[in-house]
Amino acid sequence: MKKTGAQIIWESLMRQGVSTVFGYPGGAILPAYDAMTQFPIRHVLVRHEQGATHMADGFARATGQVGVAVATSGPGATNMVTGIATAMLDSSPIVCITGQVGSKLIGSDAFQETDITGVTLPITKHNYLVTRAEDVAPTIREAFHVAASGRPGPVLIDITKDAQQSSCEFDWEAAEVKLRGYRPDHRPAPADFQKAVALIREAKRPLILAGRGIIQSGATEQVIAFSEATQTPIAMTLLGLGGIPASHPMNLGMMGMHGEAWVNTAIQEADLLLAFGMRFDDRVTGNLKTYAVNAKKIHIDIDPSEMNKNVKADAAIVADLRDALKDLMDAVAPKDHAPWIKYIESMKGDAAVRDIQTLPDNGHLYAAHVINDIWRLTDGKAIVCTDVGQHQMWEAQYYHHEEPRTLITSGGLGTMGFGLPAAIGAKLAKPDAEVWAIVGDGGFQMTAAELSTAAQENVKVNVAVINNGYLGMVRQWQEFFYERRYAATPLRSPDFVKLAEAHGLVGLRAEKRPEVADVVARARAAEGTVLIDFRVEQEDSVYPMVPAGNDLDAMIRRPKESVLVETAADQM
Ligand SMILES: Cc1cc2nc3c(=O)[nH]c(=O)nc-3n(C[C@H](O)[C@H](O)[C@H](O)COP(=O)(O)OP(=O)(O)OC[C@H]3O[C@@H](n4cnc5c(N)ncnc54)[C@H](O)[C@@H]3O)c2cc1C
Ligand SMILES: Cc1ncc(C[n+]2csc(CCOP(=O)(O)OP(=O)(O)O)c2C)c(N)n1
Ligand SMILES: [Mg+2]
Repeated sequence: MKKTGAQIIWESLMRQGVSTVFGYPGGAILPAYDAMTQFPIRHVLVRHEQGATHMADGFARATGQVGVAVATSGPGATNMVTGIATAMLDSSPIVCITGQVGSKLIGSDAFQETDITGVTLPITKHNYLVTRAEDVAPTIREAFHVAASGRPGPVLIDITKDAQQSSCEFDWEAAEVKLRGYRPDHRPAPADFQKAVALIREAKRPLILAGRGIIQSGATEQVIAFSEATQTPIAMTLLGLGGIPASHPMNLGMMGMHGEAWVNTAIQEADLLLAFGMRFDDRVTGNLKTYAVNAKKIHIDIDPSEMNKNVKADAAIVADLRDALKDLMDAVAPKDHAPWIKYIESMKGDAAVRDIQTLPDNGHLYAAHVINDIWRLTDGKAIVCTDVGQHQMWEAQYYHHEEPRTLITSGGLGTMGFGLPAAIGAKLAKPDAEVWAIVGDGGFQMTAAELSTAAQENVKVNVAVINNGYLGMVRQWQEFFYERRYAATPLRSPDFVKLAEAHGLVGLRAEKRPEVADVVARARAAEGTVLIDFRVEQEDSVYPMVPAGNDLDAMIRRPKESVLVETAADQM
């Protein structure tokens, strides 16, 4: 049957199982929007195309399915750039569909013409320019395959207006994916596999570095089984959090710049690192020259380009993590590393770690308290989407995630403005989940207009604005490394409660510790989106901290006179 290219877009999306798209219309994508009304697809009208990409990304991270964003040509498409780069750096599968000027006008500086495939070439896993209706279905099918397979990532499809308007036969079967030269599935090389088995057998101080690949491969069970059988403790990356339950006895906590001191020390003293689906980001390694110099490294990653990129691997296993671990489990014998585990435990100190609930209330409200309270009051079961900055790090330290896909955060690009739209996307993907956006006063204002989307679309998320009156993380760097010259970091904000109310939403405020539980309970009980303005201590800093490029175990620790404890080990 003949269909227009515009109809084929929606027909193809439906066949890919898409139920929700996030977008914003305009001239070059208007034929597609006109055809959309014929299909039972939910369209979420965003307030800025960056919001659409973050929503698609939040949708993808919450489920593992491909998220879809739609925009017009020119400014619509360029507004997507930050969201696409965010998805690229964190390997998130999204498909962005943009309208393009008519094919005969390409290259003429036509109205709202931008070479968006050129612009996004380095920040997409792949992109396409489609100029004929016949190519729409095969391209969409291929784009979904590329976005979701192997190491996932964003794919952009730019479709000219005439390709949307002209008609052709629609044949889904004939549009099957035929991709020569794209082989996302890998099997480990036997030599590296045998090397890994030998290294595991010899190790006395092994440590698993657990990354986001665990979540993407669905390997939680396999990693736990491996860790328990070989008595290997686990250190987490920021993006790996939730991949292993925080409460699992082998889970030591987060590594890296704002990771736990004992985790970073353990990494430096290990004799074997098993990197499972993590990419040795510089926030994780610190100075590469002094990074875990006594440790052999086994690196398991689905992307061959990650091997030996930052850290040289003694055994490089290019494979899906879950598959590789199944094989590895069959080949390794049970081990006992009690002295090593006991040594790491001793570094933590005797008291409960980060038990800030028992600290006396000195009348000040700390972000760490707020976040720990949200964790306690939501039983640690919420999906939390964060923005970028201090609050993001405190979330990682004080909200303990038990399940994969419950922390959604921009790690690689560190995109301020990500939190609120990602939360809206996550809630639409998981309507039964409790979803919180924990955002800074700075980042929130970058995409705060999406409150209007939440209101119009009746999406319930709880927005906790950690309002410290500063671009806090930058202020912290100025405090530590620029002699407290606070250039352009003090931040004046609108009245956030009134801002929520202006959107027809509920706005609440807490300025003292005892108020936190009440506002959190009220937000949870309310039907629509609720914003809470948490007025927290202005000049608090995130500890510990490895200054950028420093040795991993050379950390700035929380001053002893501070009212908060950084970790119990501080008191030793
Ligand atoms: C302000 C700020 C501070 C930060 N501080 C820290 C910090 O203290 N500690 C920290 O850890 N991070 C920190 N980060 C985040 C950091 O920048 C990186 O984003 C993060 O460390 C990356 O984690 P990852 O390697 O696990 O995930 P990714 O970057 O997502 O990499 C995942 C890896 O898994 C692989 N993979 C995917 N699927 C599979 C599969 N099926 N099988 C096998 N492999 C697979 C991918 O190819 C990729 O190499 C910070 C970020 C910000 C913005
Ligand atoms: C789009 C963007 N611009 C600039 C930065 C640099 N940056 C990183 S953290 C930060 C401050 C964030 O302030 P806020 O949102 O108030 O969060 P806080 O650190 O105070 O918790 C800035 C400016 C960034 N990550 N993203
Ligand atoms: Mg702030």
